[in-house]
Amino acid sequence: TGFADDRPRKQRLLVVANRLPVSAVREGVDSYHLEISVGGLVSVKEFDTRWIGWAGVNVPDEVGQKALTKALAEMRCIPVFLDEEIVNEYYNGYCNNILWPLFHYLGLPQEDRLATTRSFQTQFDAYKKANQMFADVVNQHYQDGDVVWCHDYHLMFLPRCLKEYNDKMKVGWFLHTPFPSSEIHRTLPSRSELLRSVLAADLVGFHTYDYARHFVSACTRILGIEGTPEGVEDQGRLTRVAAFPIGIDSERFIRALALPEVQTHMKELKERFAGRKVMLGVDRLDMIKGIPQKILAFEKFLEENSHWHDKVVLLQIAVPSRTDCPEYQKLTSQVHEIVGRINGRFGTLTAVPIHHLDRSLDFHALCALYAVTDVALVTSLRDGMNLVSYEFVACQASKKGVLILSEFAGAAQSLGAGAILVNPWNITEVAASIGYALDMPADEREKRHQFNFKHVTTHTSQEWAATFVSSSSQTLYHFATTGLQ
Ligand code: ADQ
Repeated sequence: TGFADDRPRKQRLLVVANRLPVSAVREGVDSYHLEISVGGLVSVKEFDTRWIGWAGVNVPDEVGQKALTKALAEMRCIPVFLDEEIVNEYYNGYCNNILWPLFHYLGLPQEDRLATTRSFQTQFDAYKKANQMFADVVNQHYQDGDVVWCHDYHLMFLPRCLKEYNDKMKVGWFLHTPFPSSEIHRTLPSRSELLRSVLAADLVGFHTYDYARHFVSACTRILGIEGTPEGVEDQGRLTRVAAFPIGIDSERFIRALALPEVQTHMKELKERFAGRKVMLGVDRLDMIKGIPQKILAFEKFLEENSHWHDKVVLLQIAVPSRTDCPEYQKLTSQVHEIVGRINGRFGTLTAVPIHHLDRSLDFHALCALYAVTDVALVTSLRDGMNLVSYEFVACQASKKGVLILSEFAGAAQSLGAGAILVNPWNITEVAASIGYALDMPADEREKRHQFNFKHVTTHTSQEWAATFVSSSSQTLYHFATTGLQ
């Protein structure tokens, strides 16, 4: 009779990220509307998961905080309350104005960005304070045996805060951006303190082997700590460092393509662009995505290939992000200006070569767009992985379109054999690749697609999470290899 009780309990997992996978909008004094973010809740069946993070809303009063905590609890989410000043100095300041550009090789603030940076130290203090607030919430909810999985550059100080609370906590930290060369990391005023804090974790993970190697060499050159085959060892304490390339829930995309709503979208798009090849770019509007470079390469292609003029269209979907930041506003105007110029040069009364949208698309529209595309263009100047390239491949089972992919996206290491790899700074090379992709014979497209499709459908987000968590705890079974899904 005791069978159900004797079954091993699921491993409890606390996932900690700056943002919760749901956003809250206040509707009344004690009521909230909750929205699940796109691709947000990567839940893994093997684990009993709780999410800890900021809900993206300022809730200064206790009544509101209690109400939001209760509403989120139903979704297994636990809020960390950050006030406006902390959000400004920690999130907008240290995370987005300092660490994000630095990790993508754009350097520390200079000129315009320096003018808006009050002081590194003030922002770093706010960063540490915010990380401590996350640690307090984790500590309140932690139970013996839990695995704590910290995410991204927002929470580099968290592993140390957690271990100060409880040295036995199993702590993993994963970085979603690149980790840059140690020569770049060295320029950061708080370089050593951040590295040491991350090293408090038991396991440190990156998308690619190169990022892991950069991290280990930063520890060696900046802290004087030697790397070992497993990671980094300091005074007898080992921090394991390894690559855990993320994936997507490919089944979700494949299933969506069969839905009548998606099929209708696809039909409309095919009719709208009949007789023209469709090229696609889908990015958050961010300097790291190389959107101006991509559009300039398309212009060069049109300049050199007049026979393609009315036979190809580029659809660029750019979701606005960090819209209150002057640099991002400048980028938006720059992109609009280039698009306007090219459409003026090459458009006709009835058709334009570029359709540029400043907004995000819903999941079904996005799937339809991926499925009808002939050539996808991912030209990130740097990108931790880039999931758009994976999503495109997942939706191309019938069309077998071509992926042009930046060699500076982490995805180049996994989809490199199937994609056409380019240096996004080399406009001439990208323009030539567009021509090559548009003319590619069916058998070559098929071969390239099969390679990438196999990768995308076997290296999924579920497998990624299960592998990372089981390595963090080490006492777990190896789900990925024994197939206990
Ligand atoms: P991002 O920089 O946001 O992620 P990416 O990996 O491409 O970049 O993921 C973007 C997600 O947003 C995709 O799921 C995509 O479908 C969606 N999206 C983008 N543009 C959209 C649009 N116009 N409409 C609707 N949806 C859109 C960070 C790192 C990446 C890393 C991921 C995951 O910068 O390098 O791959 O985290 O670790």
